[in-house]
Amino acid sequence: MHMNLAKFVIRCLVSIAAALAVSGASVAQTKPNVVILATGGTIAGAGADVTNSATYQAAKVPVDKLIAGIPQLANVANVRGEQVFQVASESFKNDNLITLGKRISALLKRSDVDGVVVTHGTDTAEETAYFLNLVIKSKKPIVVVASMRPGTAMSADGMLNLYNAVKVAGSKDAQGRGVMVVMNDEINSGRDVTKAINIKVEAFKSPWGALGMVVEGQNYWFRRLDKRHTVNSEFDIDKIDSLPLVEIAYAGGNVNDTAYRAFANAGAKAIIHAGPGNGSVSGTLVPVLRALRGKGIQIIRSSHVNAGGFVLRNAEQPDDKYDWVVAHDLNPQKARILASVALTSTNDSKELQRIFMEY
Ligand code: DAS
Repeated sequence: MHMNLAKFVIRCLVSIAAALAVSGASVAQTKPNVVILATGGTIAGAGADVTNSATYQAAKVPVDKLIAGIPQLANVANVRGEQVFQVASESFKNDNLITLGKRISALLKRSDVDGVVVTHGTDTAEETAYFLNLVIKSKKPIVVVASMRPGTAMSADGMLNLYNAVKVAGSKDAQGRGVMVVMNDEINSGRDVTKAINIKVEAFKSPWGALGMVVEGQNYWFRRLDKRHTVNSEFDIDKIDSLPLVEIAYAGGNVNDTAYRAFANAGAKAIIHAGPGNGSVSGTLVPVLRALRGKGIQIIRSSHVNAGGFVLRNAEQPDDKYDWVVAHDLNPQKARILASVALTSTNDSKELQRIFMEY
């Protein structure tokens, strides 16, 4: 009798297990561990009144208060915060990038950290995200998040942006996609994205499109970044302790050589020529840039057109003859980041051009 009962019980357990498997009943998932590194910006800003969506002070609210303001974060991840800086991002220096990068690298090496979120100002979020994309050797998600309105304003965007950022940073399907910028429900690549509009919530755009969207805690992916990044990058933050001086000279009509000469005298190792159109160079400027190149300064042609530049080598300028570099589709501020990182490993213009085409 006992043996028959035992067989019956086992058969019942097997049937229950099979039913659960078929029903797709998920085994209780353990929540991911996400660290929020706060640096300042509007997402930590505070205004005098709920009607102040554009008049406020950035970099005021501490990270623990940001986290406490969104209790729903606990539903998607085990979250803890670190206040790395408390600055408006237009004040970021290269040293801030190095410090932040090294902290992220150390955290992502830990088995009890599944992803990192960086709260950041919108002004240079694209630069920080691209820098991290170049130098952090990890597949774990790194998400830079900002906001266009302070948390004290009506229809503030920071809470949902931060909730979405934590969700993406804790997602297994976000691994290996490079550094991302999550804002306004979109997931953009840190390499491509730029702050295209400075007075709208839908501020960040990628000329080649977003990687995906995150809606009500669900990620929807449409593409992957083709350029080298993170674990496939030849650059490593753990081997970089400083960045060389690279400056940007903005050129329109009636341009003269004052800025270029001043940058050279200040010790710039490369000058990003932020030109109109195809990174065009005024006839009066060509001899000046050739002379500066002759003194060993790298000349990198970029375009300041709004919706996405694309500087073609040897098209309107004989770059081979002048030994200049073209920034490809990188805007001037991203070209400065890549040149700064690349110059930590080479000062060969042909190597620099390879790097600009691959990253
Ligand atoms: N000054 C801006 C910055 O810190 C504020 C913001 O938009 O985040 O980048």
